[in-house]
Amino acid sequence: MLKHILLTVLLISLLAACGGPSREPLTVTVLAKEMTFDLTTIEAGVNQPITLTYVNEGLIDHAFAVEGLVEEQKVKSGETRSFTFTPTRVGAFKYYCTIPGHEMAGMTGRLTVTP
Ligand SMILES: [Cu+2]
Repeated sequence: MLKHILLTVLLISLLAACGGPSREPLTVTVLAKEMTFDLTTIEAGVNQPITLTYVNEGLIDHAFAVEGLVEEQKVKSGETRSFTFTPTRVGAFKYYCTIPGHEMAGMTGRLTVTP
C-alpha cells in the first residue's frame, strides 16, 4: 500500500517536472496579407496552450491551418479570428494558408514545440 502511494507521488512529481498540464498560455498574433505572414516562427512547450490570433490584413480571403493541430479555417479579408490549441508532443509543425498557391507564395511558418 505504502509502495503504491510512493509510486503515485513519484509519478505526479515526474509529470510536474515535465511541464504537466499547467503551463503559462502563449499568446501570439499572425498578420496575414498577400502573400506573407509577419510571424514565421513560433516556439512553444509541450502542453502549453497557444492562443493564436490571425489577422487577415489582405485584400482577399485567406485561411489558416496548423498541421495536425488546427484544421483549415477560412478568414475573410479584414477579419480576425483566434484559435486556441495545445500541442501534446515535441516537433515541428507547419502553419500555413490553405488557399491553393498561397503557401507556395510565402504564407507559411513553423511552430517548434520543445519539451
Ligand atoms: Cu492566403
